[in-house]
Amino acid sequence: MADAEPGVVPAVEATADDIATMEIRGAATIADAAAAALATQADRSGAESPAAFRRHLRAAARTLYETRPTAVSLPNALRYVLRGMDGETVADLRASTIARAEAFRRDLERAQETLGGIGANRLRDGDVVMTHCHSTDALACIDVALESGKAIEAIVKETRPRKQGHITARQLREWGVPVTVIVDNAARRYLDRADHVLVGADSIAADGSVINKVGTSGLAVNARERGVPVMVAAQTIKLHPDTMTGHTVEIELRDEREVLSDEERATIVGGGDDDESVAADDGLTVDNPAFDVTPARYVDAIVTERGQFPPESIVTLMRELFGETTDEPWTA
Ligand code: RUB
Repeated sequence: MADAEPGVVPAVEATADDIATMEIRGAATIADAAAAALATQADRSGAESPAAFRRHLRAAARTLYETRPTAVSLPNALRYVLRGMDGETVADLRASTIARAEAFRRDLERAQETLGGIGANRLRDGDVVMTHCHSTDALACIDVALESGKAIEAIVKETRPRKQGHITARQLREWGVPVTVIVDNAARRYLDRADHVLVGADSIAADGSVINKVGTSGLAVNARERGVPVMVAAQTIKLHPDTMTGHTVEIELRDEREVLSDEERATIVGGGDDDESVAADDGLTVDNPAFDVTPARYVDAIVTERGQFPPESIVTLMRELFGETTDEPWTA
């Protein structure tokens, strides 16, 4: 765990740690946990002056912000809650921050339900859906389709290196959906059986490109070649306002041990625990990008709680919801 900033309560540090280590993961779940953590900070803050309270809240937001860089739902959640911090006394600041965080969490849940209804309209009775990673927004579409009596089958990509496909498969089996789990490399072969590719998003850029779990872009290109439509289920909290002013989305690079353990590395470069030469420079590089970018032209529809959009038109919604202001209130 990183050194704590003054005034940040341990529960916030624990949440930050859980996000960094992916105990808490997935863009919507991260946003929800971050808002809950700010409410906890407000509730437990020992600040004795309004200025100290505000300072500690900003420090808590910074601690959470620095955990994972790609999912924009995290800064969007922090910005939303901090903007609601209002009052002249510590008590008022506390109450307004907690109320704002609770409102955020309620809206998040409602948005996912609404989005699920819209996405479900694209699914027909008997359809086969191919998934990548684990997205609660994508699953919400299947959930509503099932509730309305449609039979859905799923082809679930395992999703190396963390195998979040297993979480998707478990959820779908709980709902009684017939599931076929495949390794990522089998996706193109199985696209012949799929009626839709259905994925979530960590961020959506102003040009309609979709940033999601690494492997999404290859899947989308293959799906286009096979004529299988690609649907992205993403609440508007996934829209990345900075991209309206030319910023790019940072792709998180994670620990190489998620790809290759120390033991596996040793089998490639030789040596063992007691071989000092392996540790230093063994000439083997392992890259582990967690996300990739799918250009808008490979995406058929972005489904949000505000309706379904062709990716190229998403910037209109982005401007409407976020304006041009993308300040970072936690840096003050
Ligand atoms: C998760 C991932 C998910 C999006 C959307 O990556 O790429 O598709 O976050 O999820 P990781 P949701 O496992 O690295 O966090 O729809 O639940 O917000």
